Amino acid sequence: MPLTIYESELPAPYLPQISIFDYILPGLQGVSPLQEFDPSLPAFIDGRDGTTLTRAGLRDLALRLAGGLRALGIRRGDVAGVWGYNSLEWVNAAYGCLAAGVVVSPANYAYAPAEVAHQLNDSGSSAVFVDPELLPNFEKAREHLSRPLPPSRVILLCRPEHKPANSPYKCLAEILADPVEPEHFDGVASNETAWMSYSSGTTGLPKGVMTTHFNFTSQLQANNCSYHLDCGPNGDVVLGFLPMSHIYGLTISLLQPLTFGAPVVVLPRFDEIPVLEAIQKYKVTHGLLVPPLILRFLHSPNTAKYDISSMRTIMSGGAPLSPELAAAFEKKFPGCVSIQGYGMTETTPGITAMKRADVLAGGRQGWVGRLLPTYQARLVLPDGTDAARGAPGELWVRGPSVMKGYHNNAAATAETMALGGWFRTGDVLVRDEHGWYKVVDRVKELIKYKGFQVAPAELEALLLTHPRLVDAGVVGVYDAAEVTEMPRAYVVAAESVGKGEYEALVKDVQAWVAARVAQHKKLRGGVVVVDAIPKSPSGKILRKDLRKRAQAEYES
Ligand code: 4UV
Repeated sequence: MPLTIYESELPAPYLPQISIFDYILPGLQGVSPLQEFDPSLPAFIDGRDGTTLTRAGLRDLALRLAGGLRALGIRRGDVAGVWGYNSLEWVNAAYGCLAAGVVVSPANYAYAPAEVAHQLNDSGSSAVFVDPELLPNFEKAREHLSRPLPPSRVILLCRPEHKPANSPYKCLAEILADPVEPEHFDGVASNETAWMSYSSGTTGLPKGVMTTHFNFTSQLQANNCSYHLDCGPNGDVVLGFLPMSHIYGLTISLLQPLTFGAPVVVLPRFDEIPVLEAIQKYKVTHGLLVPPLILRFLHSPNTAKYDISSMRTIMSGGAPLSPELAAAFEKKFPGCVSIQGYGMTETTPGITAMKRADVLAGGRQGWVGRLLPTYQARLVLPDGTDAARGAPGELWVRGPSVMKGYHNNAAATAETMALGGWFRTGDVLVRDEHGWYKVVDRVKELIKYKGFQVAPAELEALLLTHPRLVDAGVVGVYDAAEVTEMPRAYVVAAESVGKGEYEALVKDVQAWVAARVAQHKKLRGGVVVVDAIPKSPSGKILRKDLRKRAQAEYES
């Protein structure tokens, strides 16, 4: 059977084989294909106090941090964990590592100690940057480390004046040293890993995603050429509160705006009033959001108290945005257009995107736009053949932004890569005759809570260590009021549960899990005690059946 391969309608961009640092902040003219920007332009602004890092300032700090890392014996190819809220120090740590060729492995600030310890162990991190706010949890995480981390390899993400008294650790400014030449990754070396975020992919536990320099430069070039963010150096300002530890915040707020010459206002997290204040004060034009936050902006009485008329474009990604929500948002905030991007950690991330111009020309809301340049796509049926034109199928993609593989996990890499270099997304999409795509289902195990990943296998493994449980199955249920999925657990108790005990056990399991995981993984969708988890003869959880049952029960 011939394959049905869809190509992007947009022209293929030039793909440079250079390091991500040379691409974004080149020292020499002509190294990067990007437009040259004035080095005194602001690159990142601290949204709380206005401290500004210019492009030249960022380059200098990054090279001095690279010098400091070398002085500590941290070298090209080593891995450094980064655990903290967005801040100028977080930005400096990331660019410093990229300049030194040190692989960044960022962890979500909400992680529990065991979760961050797992990532530090699995990634083989030999240094870690930590936000002082997270130090109590970090000290607990240190107890679970398989390799000791000397205090000199723990660097605090704060300014010297905010360093906790008597801390055994230095803060970032204290390890800055003489600037060094950045590592130049060209040719084959641009296939070296630059970044390692964690993602569960289509199945199992979170795995280290090896994103290379070439993956990044290809993605950023593709986004530049598609120009879907419609952002430039003349007055545009990007809002940066989405965690830079997640691929969405990483690509679209840590890296991409510098390629457009637009500054990013950095905020540690989403807090409604500081976000609104920052939009007003810095005349933010571009907001990066997820659907539950779009809903929040729509209904919040606080939006009327601030002048947020500078907003021109909001991007939604990470989870489906319904046409109704998009339309209601645009009606409430005239002049502000909502566009959608779709992609995943393993694809760095963008696969498809809508353009502002598409929306202004009456483009369809609820769809995720067209294939970005550099990608090829197939829509594949369960039997491995391609779906008829217009019919849904699992999206398989091929392109230079698809990750190198999962760290230390050849089996998981092989499972997700099909013959011919096709990467299976685990999402079911349709494509119309104009080349627009829509996400209609998900065949992988993943649950998304407000855009964040929740791996059912991780919660199931945890539940099996609960003293009163012998089996568990976790699936996502969709909550229409909060426009997000939520994890719901079906559990089997070791001993029969009397009527009077049922509620107490459910509450206990919910609280027990909540005490051990990041807040986005809590069992918000509920816990149900059952006699058995539905399984196939080979012992695999019948997730489709469980998901259907869970949704019906959740809604009733
Ligand atoms: O790996 P991950 O956590 O990655 C993301 C990526 C988000 C974005 C955001 C803006 C973009 O422009 C972009 O390109 C990517 O969340 O989770 C990947 C899974 O999340 C679901 C889908 O199941 C992916 O496999 N997902 C991501 N974006 C969308 C989505 C969307 N727009 N609509 C529906 N599902």
